[in-house]
Amino acid sequence: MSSSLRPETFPAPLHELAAKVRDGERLDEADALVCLTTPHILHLGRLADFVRRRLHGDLTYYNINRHINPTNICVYTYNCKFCGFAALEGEDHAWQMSHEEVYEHAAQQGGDRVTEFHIVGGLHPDLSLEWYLEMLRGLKQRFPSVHLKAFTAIEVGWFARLEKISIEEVLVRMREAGLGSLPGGGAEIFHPEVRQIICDGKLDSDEWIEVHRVAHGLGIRSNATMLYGHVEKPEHKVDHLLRLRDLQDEAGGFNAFIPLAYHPENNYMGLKYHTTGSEDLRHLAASRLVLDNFSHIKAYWVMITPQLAQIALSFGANDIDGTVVEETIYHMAGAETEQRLTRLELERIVREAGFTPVQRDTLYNPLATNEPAPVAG
Ligand code: V47
Repeated sequence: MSSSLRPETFPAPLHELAAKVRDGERLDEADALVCLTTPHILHLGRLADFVRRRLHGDLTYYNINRHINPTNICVYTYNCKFCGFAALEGEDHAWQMSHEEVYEHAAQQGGDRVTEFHIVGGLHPDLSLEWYLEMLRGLKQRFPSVHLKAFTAIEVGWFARLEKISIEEVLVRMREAGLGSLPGGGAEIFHPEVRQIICDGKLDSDEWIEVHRVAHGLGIRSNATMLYGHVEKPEHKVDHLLRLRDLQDEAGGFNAFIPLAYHPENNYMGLKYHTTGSEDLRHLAASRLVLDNFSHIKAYWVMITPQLAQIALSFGANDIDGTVVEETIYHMAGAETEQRLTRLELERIVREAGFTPVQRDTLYNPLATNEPAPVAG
């Protein structure tokens, strides 16, 4: 174990935490609370960077992906108060793509060779599981080499209810139709005190966890998220992170964790504040330190800006998501970031932050890229 980290160089309240990090010891609940509350953000970042470098050196992963949102019509439109994306049928901003429109959307060129479609949407009251299976089959037929990362646990749970079949059955049918893995959305904050306020009536945390447990049991990998920066308290986030860590110990199928910063526009929450840069960096660093069994911590540039994502690479993050091309969920909630970055732009961002970019597939296998990466200047 490297001893280049010297706890005595940290502020006194972080000595014990620093010693545990140096020794590779698992952090407990009290340590996690320290991570989520300490005012010493830069020191927390140093600790997270130590772990990140121990695991990945200076490698930073990205992929070439497209987001596809087949519909934003959602039965939980008024339940999920934080969501600026969902709409009820008939509302002006509601949409539902046909299969052909999904395929056209998928074919949109961002200039790079896409390796992943990230597909999520609202819970449409009338679209059957078969409609979605047909969509997966159609995508696979047209784009056989592209990985389909599709459907949050909320959608999987919804299909199980709608069709009166088990979660396992839904996932098995999806995999037969071409599903590759599950994205991490819908987790929000697991604690019922928060869920009652921000998404009352939506799939509860036990069910979110169950969907991912079943997926992992079937060999389907997935991501996990946490939505912060609204009404939650640090204790709720400790609970959230520890539940994810427990599930990863048990089932082991998570690829990456993505802390998601709450965006306040166009929703019913009645909160007007954006998260600050330090808050965003804290959540990335805290998750790197607490989630010791997650290999990858993702700084989602769409959410925190490419500029902050560069800094995040020194606060524990080792992944910056992908090229995206067209993002809806965050932009309908007020995000003003670009909707697309090219591969070369992503590589430049990573290099200029002092890290080495690695193009990956969805499952984190490195991919060989042909073109040379751009350099500064
Ligand atoms: O579950 C919705 C969040 C999530 C807002 O798995 C909001 O690789 C902030 O999960 N402010 C969907 N957040 C996005 C998501 C995701 C993103 C990137 C990569 C991956 C992955 C997953 O977005 C939702 C919800 O937690 N969200 N509305 C809002 N107003």
